[in-house]
Amino acid sequence: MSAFSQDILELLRLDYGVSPEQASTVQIYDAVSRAAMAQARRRWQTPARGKRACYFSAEFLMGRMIGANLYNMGLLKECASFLAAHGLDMNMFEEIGDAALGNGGLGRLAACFLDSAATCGVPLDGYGIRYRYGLFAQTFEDGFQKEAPDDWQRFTDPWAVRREEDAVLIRFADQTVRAVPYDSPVIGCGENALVNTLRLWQAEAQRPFDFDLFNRQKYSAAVEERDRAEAISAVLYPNDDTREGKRLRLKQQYFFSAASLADLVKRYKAAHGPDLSGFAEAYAIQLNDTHPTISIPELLRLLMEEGMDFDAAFAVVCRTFAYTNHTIMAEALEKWDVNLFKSVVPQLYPYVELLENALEMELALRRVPREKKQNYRIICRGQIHMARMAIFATHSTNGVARIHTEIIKHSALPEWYALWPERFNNKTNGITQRRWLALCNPELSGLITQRIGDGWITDLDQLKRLVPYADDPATQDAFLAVKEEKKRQLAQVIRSKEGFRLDPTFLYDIQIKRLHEYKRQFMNALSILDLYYGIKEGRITDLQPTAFLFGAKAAPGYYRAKGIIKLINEIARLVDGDEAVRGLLQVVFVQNYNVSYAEKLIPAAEVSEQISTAGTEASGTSNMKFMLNGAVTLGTYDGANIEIVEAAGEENNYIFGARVEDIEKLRQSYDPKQIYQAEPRVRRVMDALVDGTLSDGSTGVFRELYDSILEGASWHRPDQYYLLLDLIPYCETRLRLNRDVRDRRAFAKKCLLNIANAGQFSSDRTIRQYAREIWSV
Ligand code: GLS
Repeated sequence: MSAFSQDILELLRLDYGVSPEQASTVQIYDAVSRAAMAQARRRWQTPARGKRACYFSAEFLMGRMIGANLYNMGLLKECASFLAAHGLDMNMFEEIGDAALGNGGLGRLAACFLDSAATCGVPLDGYGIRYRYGLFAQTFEDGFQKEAPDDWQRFTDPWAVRREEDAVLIRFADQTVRAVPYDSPVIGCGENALVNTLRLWQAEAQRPFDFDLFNRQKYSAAVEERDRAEAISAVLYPNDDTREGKRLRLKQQYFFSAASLADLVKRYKAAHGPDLSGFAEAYAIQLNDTHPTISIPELLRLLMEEGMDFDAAFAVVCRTFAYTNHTIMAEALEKWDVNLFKSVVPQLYPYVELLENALEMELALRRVPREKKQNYRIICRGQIHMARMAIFATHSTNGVARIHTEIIKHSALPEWYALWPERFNNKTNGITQRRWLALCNPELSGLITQRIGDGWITDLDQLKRLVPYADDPATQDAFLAVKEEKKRQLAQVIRSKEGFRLDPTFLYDIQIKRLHEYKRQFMNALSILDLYYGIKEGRITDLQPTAFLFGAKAAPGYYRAKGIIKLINEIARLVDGDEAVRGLLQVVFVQNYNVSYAEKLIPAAEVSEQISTAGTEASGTSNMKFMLNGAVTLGTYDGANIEIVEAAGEENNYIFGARVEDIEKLRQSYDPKQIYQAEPRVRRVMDALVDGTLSDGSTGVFRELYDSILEGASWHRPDQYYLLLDLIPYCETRLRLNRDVRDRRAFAKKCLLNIANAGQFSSDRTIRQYAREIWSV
């Protein structure tokens, strides 16, 4: 028996007093993980030499860690045979919940980057928050979203080690708390692999309780300090692409930024002595969006309190930090109220003012006219503009897809680009092929490896060698057989999780991502209604039966997003209850969409829905995952979709709708009512919201959705995301796709060409670009 298997047995016996046959799933999970940890720890020490990069991020959406870690360590097969020997199998770990310490693409990107950096030999450590509760668990009641706390730690946390010795104190105006780090090894795959570190900070009280109060039987007062401290890392804010200007949120940001910087300064001094002037040569820090931007005044403070003057300290700050922008949605650009800021971290405000003064001097030097200065001010009208601070006090600002970077430069932040063009650069996002192909789709991985070898696992460009096979009927058939198998597997999952019978012979058309108006799940819903009426009215006669699948969480306070979930669930009910369409359409909205669910949905997809309004989705990353698993993209000219179809061929994908330029021209004159009146199909599906066809349980939310399109609201124009503009082109493109899939082999060819051209969307490529072009590591 191998050492690994022996370790598992021993851990089960010593810690739980059970044999594998007697053990619960959580016990087996814990023992297997810790046995693997024991091996990882041998390779896991931070080398004292060489520059390191640090990824500061409020979110790390790791998903389930056991599969990926065992895979990268080469222990997956051994684990499977160990389990098999005891009548168990790897599927048992499906019960283990995800570590959902992130909202969506931004947090998942951080997780993919960690995997890629460790695999590519890039020394990159993640720094973030160990939230007690991750993103809420979602269920549907009568079609409405219900939220419940995500208690992920109930499955134990065997992949993390508490490092008491590295705890630091973090000071706020009204409390001082301990930040205690929990470290997880980030285990790379293959020959160049490193074991890097993900360090997540947990907030704790300096004293667990007040003994005097306790003795006086004032129990709740005795633990008040503890509760207030723990509140800081208690829960992840559930907003994606929007920001909440709340006090606790600012505390979270300062908490992990200050703890991480204290940690780095301590390490730096241990290695290089007290003079911090070489800090930027030892550490490169990437700010994942503006959430950790408060690190800028904090590092300035640390350096100046050590005796550096402003100019020297500012130079170190600029050379240390780089900033990634992940969205240009106005409501997402973080601004902090000056008074709030001062009441939380008063010690930092003078440093914000120093930054503002330095900016003022730069603007004067560069002769920026007075009336233009407003667009630059970090402190402006009682607010601190974090994106401005991040651009001013770093050496690099990057967008996450080509179009997004162009929009930043030329329309979102043109005044900044005009002054510092050399700072702006693009780093198109990527995804790790280890999780998003090798692990989640062993069937397709096997087929690919059988054709071109397994080099793609650490070098995704090798997929190019599949191009000749796209025309090969045997490969096409093999691909179709794999797809069918993945659809069958997904149907089983959905049967057990949702109690819904999905027909595996249907075409699987999938939209999974956070629920947001700009992502236009609503337009997808309207298009399904158009199909529904098209079939009922005899306009559509030859539809290839299609299942429309959705997965999405709505921020709990986002009323319309929740209305859209209810709407889609009502459409599902309508379709399911109608004999005339049941054999042609299915609609299912899965509950609690998360990383693990994505790993089931994506391999089964034939159509990838990427339909955001042009210019709104910075990049998207599920688009890349679908492509890699052989789905065609039905999408707009937005985010990374553009680069995807450029790589895989527009003829192998389905692009429709207005482009950024079209929308810009149209903006002033756009009138959705005109479309509504002129186009009966549009009128038909819109009216279904308010004519009694669909019921919102008398909440009025469908009327609100209807009005948001046709009337607008005090804060926005009617149909601000141009659903009606793109609706008919979308429906027609969908029908064209639907006709095309009938020729199975021709469709398989398109899918294979998408796979073959997915190489550039590996996060291995992205991370190498960051390492070379931004971090110099
Ligand atoms: C996001 C963008 O909305 C996505 O388009 C992008 O792919 C992702 C990672 O760069 O970042 N920004 C955000 O606030 N949440 C996201 O998912």
